[in-house]
Amino acid sequence: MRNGGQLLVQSLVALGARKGFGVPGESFLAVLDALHDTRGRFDFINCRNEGGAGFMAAAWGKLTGEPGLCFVTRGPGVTNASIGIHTAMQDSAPMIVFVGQIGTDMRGREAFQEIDYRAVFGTMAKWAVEIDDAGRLPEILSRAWITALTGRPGPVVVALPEDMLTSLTDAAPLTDPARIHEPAPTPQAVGEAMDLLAAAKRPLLLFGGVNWTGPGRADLQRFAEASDIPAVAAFRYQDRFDNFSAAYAGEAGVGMPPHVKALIREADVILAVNVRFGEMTTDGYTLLDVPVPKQALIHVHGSDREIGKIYQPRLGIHAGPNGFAAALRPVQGPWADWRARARAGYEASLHAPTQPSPVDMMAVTTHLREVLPEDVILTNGAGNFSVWPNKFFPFGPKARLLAPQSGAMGYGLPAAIAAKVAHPDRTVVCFAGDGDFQMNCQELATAAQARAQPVVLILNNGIYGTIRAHQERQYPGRVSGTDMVNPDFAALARAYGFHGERVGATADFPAAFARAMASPTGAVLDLNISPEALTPRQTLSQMRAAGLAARAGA
Ligand SMILES: Cc1ncc(C[n+]2csc(CCOP(=O)(O)OP(=O)(O)O)c2C)c(N)n1
Ligand SMILES: [Mg+2]
Repeated sequence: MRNGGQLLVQSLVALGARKGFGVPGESFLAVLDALHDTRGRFDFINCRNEGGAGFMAAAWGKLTGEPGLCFVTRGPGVTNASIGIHTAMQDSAPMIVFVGQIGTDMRGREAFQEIDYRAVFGTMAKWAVEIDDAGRLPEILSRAWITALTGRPGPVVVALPEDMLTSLTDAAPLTDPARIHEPAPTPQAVGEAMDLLAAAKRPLLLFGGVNWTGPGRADLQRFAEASDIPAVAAFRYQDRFDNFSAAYAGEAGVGMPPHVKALIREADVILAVNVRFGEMTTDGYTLLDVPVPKQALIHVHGSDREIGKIYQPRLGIHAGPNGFAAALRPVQGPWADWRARARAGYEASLHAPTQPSPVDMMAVTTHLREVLPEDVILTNGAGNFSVWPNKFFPFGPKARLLAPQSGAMGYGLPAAIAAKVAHPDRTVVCFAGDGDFQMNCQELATAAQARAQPVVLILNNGIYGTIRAHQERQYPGRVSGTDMVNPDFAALARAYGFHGERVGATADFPAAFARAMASPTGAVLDLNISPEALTPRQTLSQMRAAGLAARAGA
């Protein structure tokens, strides 16, 4: 006989779980107790806020393709973790959040910390479920694991009532994960897609999503290169294609470069593989007409909930990305110039003028391109600073980007910690804004305790820059609620056991970064960024002047 907590942990180990992130609660003591016996095989990384833990689990899912595991307590815990659930959903990242729940005998009374998890997470997560009977735990856990991973991957919330966790059962734990093949396209479907492409004047490939394999990515790249079809990444999925390939043409994301907008607008056939059509990828749903785009859309996705969600495709194919990519054969057409123009647009977009700032991020990014190893993992949350890792850093085939499609501030540091937990030997660099960093800076303690310490670059401009930019455009000259008085970030980092330094000028960056990379305890570099340098190509004053001019003209 085992209790529910033991059954859960033994089953998770059998499924392949290696790490879980969370904050303890008295509601799931039986789970914590069972984790006492799995240390070294399956470790609980205890965090300082469930918001950080939720982001770590979401990032783990995006990085590894395994469900990111998060363990939190009922009302106060899981509401903190909800930002990670929302982010995993928008990112299509596999994740399971285990919530220690009130006892079944108290349900519905608004008991201490009670939360109606189905009402709260029913629309935020891919699935929300409670396990009332320890005997059914293996069944429901197996379904949660498979639900998180298949179709369009996403987060599952599993509530664990306290009395279920302590009750005894003779149910057998799971012994292995299910082996599940992604849906494969029929030869006819692939043939129709290739016929549509062959007849195209300006074909475009759009790719995205989590569940790519190495061979799947290589197949897609070979197809694009051999066919002279330019490839564009959906928002924040540019690391799923070798950016040095002649076929790679840029990212359809926030602040979309003009050449990418033009490519999507001018394409007559778009092959969208594993893409969720979000607002950022479509420039606010303007680049493709809703519901029937002018471009002939071939939408390939493994989930029946994505094809036709917004756009009626000319051809929809229910297939996973890797099987589909493997089935593609090169298509010949007169597209060399179109492809070359797309590539030239991307290469030109990688350069920005000298920045009006003591630390010039164009110079910093250029330096990082030279010194970072090819398997580097970059992370970021939300803010104008994210333009540097997202738009000015080309990702080779081994580099990774962990950045939230949800635009959640505070994701970068927890994601970097999760990446360092997953890959202790790889270089992990977190880009953070001063606002973004302070959303989860307490997780520096988690990193120090877990010995998973990344290098953090804080682009410190003293403002919530993104919102200030919107303000100057819409309410020029009326600054409200967007300036920040910040702590001494280098001292804060040292208090948490990190190497910490203020970098005052561009010329000081290379040596400071070398010290950061050499530090065995991770590092935080506080970069002196002028608020003037708010975007790579437009200053804050220019934004205000444009806002005032627009107002005068209105
Ligand atoms: C959790 C969360 N809260 C608020 C926002 C709205 N928001 C987007 S960017 C931003 C400012 C980011 O400031 P900072 O990190 O300093 O970066 P900067 O824009 O100055 O480079 C805010 C408040 C958000 N995206 N996420
Ligand atoms: Mg800022």
